[in-house]
Amino acid sequence: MTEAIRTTCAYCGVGCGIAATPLGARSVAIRGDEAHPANAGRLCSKGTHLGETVALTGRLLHPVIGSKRASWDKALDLVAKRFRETIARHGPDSVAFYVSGQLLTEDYYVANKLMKGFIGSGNIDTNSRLCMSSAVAGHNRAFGEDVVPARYEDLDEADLIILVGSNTAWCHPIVYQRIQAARAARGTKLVVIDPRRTETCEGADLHLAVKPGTDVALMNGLLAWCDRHGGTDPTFMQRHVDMPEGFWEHVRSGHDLWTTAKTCDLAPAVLQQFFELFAATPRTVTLFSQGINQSIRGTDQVNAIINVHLATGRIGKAGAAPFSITGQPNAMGGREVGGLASTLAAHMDFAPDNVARVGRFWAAPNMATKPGLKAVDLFRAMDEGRIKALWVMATNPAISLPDAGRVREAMASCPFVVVSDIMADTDSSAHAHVRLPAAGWGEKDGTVTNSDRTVSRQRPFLPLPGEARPDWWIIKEVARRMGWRNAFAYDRPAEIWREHARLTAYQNDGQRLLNLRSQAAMGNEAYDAMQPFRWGGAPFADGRFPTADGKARLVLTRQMTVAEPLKAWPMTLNTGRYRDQWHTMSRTGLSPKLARHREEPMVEIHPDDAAALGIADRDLAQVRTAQGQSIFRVALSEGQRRGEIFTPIHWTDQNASGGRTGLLARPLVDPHSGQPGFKSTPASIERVTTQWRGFLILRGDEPVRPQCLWATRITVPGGALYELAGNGDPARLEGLMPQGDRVEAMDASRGTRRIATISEGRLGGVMMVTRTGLLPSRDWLIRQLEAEGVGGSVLAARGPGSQPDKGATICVCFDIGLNQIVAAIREQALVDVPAIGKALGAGTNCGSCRPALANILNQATQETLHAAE
Ligand SMILES: Nc1nc2c(c(=O)[nH]1)N[C@H]1C(S)=C(S)[C@@H](COP(=O)(O)OP(=O)(O)OC[C@H]3O[C@@H](n4cnc5c(=O)[nH]c(N)nc54)[C@H](O)[C@@H]3O)O[C@H]1N2
Ligand SMILES: Nc1nc2c(c(=O)[nH]1)N[C@H]1C(S)=C(S)[C@@H](COP(=O)(O)OP(=O)(O)OC[C@H]3O[C@@H](n4cnc5c(=O)[nH]c(N)nc54)[C@H](O)[C@@H]3O)O[C@H]1N2
Ligand code: SF4
Ligand SMILES: [Mo]
Repeated sequence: MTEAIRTTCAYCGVGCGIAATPLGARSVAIRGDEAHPANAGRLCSKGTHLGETVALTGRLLHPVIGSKRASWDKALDLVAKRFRETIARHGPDSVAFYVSGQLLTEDYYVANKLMKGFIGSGNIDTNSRLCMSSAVAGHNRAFGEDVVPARYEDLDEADLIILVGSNTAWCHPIVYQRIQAARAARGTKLVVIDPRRTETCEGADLHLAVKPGTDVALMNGLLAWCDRHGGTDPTFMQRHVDMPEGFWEHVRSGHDLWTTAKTCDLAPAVLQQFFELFAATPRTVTLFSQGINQSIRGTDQVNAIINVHLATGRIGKAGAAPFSITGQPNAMGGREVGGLASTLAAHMDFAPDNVARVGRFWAAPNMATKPGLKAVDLFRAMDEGRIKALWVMATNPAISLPDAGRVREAMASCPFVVVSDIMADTDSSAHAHVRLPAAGWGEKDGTVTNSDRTVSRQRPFLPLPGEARPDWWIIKEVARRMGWRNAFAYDRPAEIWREHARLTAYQNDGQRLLNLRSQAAMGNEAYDAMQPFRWGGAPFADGRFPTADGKARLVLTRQMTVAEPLKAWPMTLNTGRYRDQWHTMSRTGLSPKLARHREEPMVEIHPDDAAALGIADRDLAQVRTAQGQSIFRVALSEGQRRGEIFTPIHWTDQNASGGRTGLLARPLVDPHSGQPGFKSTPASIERVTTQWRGFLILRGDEPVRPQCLWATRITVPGGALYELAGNGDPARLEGLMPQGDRVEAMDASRGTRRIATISEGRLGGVMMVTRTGLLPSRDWLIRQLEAEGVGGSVLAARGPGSQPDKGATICVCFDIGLNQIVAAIREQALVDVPAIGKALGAGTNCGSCRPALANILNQATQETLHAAE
């Protein structure tokens, strides 16, 4: 048997280790790496199903110029020539790179070096601007350097864990499982601060459904409480913390319990419970992510959290830290190389001596001397014609930036756009003049840094498909063709790693904590064998911070007024993630198992708001903002606050006609970090009616684009399922049906039409639409794609003795649906999550669905109780 190759998960910043065993061409068995410190063998639903995403479906396998296949030589020459010419004519600031926390550190290093040292502009920004930049700015303000002062072990050692603006159960599931393990082992308390009641809140000791945008008030209120009740640490502050004038006067006025409760729209008693719990628990870790970062006051929110930890001495000690958990697999590596437009390299900024130092190290001919344009400004500058050549790598700005409609226009108007991606068709590559095929996960080779500063190897276990090449190779080839042959003469990632490590250590006598000196002379074999290691150890344990005087800084943060809703925009749109999809779905979308958790993009709304607007569950509704509009499936949710709606970020032009959250979000940014406030856009919502509804199941992976009001696509075993709705005659969609023998059935009274095509006993496709009737369950029909001897009876849409509809998939590992779980709870009187596991298997593999199971159990029990009353 082939030996397992140890690598790191492709997705989130938890950075789980994976043991991958290749099974043949484009096939691999995945399990968690027991030896990896981030996960000790555990994987969530996304990591577990990575094997379903390595097929070549939809991959870009050769360079493309315009719409024509081209050789690498031609494509690279063209990119180099157009960048060179643009720089010659319009100066270095007329070009830009827009890169990603999904690049490896080595890729990132080369891109940053090319732009900031050789092209001579700061115009390289990254999707981390949308993700981490408020945390970066907050760390810099408080600590003098972008250092995350926590380790995962702190979660095992804490007595209280606070999750602020983080849907950890869905977005960092292995961290969430670690928290649950600590709760079971030592009774660690859990508090969740999130306007929505997410699955993360399931079983938490407290959930504070805070009014969005009021986290500064909440943290200042907590600090005022600690101050008043002797909960601060004056000795620690005196020795290790510097504070601005008037800091305590500010905290002490207007931050009493009652005022705070009012500002945050929380019950004073609940808030007091939280404050008391915090004040009584020195070992507290506060984790935060996008509910904090993605705000027009994100940096202040970050500092308000850090302030509390600094003033109470909850930092630099076991089980006590503010902890920014990162989104992407290499968000941290990107920060380490300096890939943000606002940083230079290796945790250095654009101070003149840093510019001189890095310039010397690189022997750079054209050092950038000032920060470049941040993502939102960058695309605005493009819209205004100031950016004339753009290279996008490993990100999809045409959907993930705010006001994405305008971003698309900007890209369409840009004279030269290059997109490096693993997929052939993305919303961004639609605007590319040149598309370059990158190596993907399982093929690429390098390092990533996770949320707690642990560096791990990503190792290849699949051959490069077609003509795909690693990103570092593509960038250095362009650099060489632009004329910098020696500075970019890399042959392998290990060389780049050593150079990056040397730069972090270069003239660094302790001013910068990021120092990879021990890595700088590493041989190629040692690089290949590299074990996960954490840089920076347990930072600030000695109370010294990387500022000039060695002290941390408290930052005076003021709660800004949260604007009241306007008449035209009575709702506030909050946006975020689903458990089983990753961003724009270019990879998770290939997995039939992951697809079933949430099959369509939904707008979640409180039942009372929906009732007032005449909207019912499962309706379609149009969400509008000043930026744009898009249609979503409605899901009523008691977990939403009144006046707030929530939509997911995952759906794109490639798989749906609606659900386009990126078009809706407003492009306002935090003044310090430039991070967009994705979590609150003024919006309105309105019911959309259609004359018919239906679905289409097609064999094969070639996507089609049904022309109707609502069409969404998911991958199913052997093909795809499209949900449809529209007006007019649905018969025009029948052209999408494949060739084969056609069978049809009609029920004129309900306007129901069922057709299927069959070739040699195999189902080619089936379409069912209705005007007033019900539609059958899709499950059985989907299974017929893999059946033989299929005949006309397929139109009955159920086989002999076929199972009732299992409902929305909850446990993707064992393919168990909501209806099955509810039935088992009722029939077998199941009382806890392990009992459900015993009865059905659900929740016993990756564990990602355990919070959902707890929630279903709760509801089912309550309903039974009500029924008994
Ligand atoms: N399944 C899955 N996991 C992922 C990803 C994915 O696409 N899918 N992406 C990864 C990436 S890049 C990132 S950045 C992370 C993001 O991980 P998270 O930050 O956990 O995810 P989000 O869903 O964006 O938002 C988190 C929560 O912030 C809340 N929130 C909104 N406004 C406020 C507010 O004013 N105050 C407070 N306290 N909370 C608020 C939202 O209601 C939401 O539940 O996830 C990573 N992990
Ligand atoms: N409204 C709203 N918008 C948001 C957010 C939100 O919460 N709300 N969150 C924001 C956040 S935190 C993030 S991180 C962004 C994420 O948004 P994006 O970065 O735009 O999303 P991805 O789908 O991850 O894009 C990665 C692209 O890189 C490709 N790719 C994968 N691996 C490789 C590789 O090795 N090399 C190359 N060259 N390409 C590769 C993939 O196919 C995909 O097209 O979205 C942001 N946008
Ligand atoms: S928590 Fe899940 S998605 Fe994140 S790294 Fe681990 S397995 Fe991958
Ligand atoms: Mo992110």
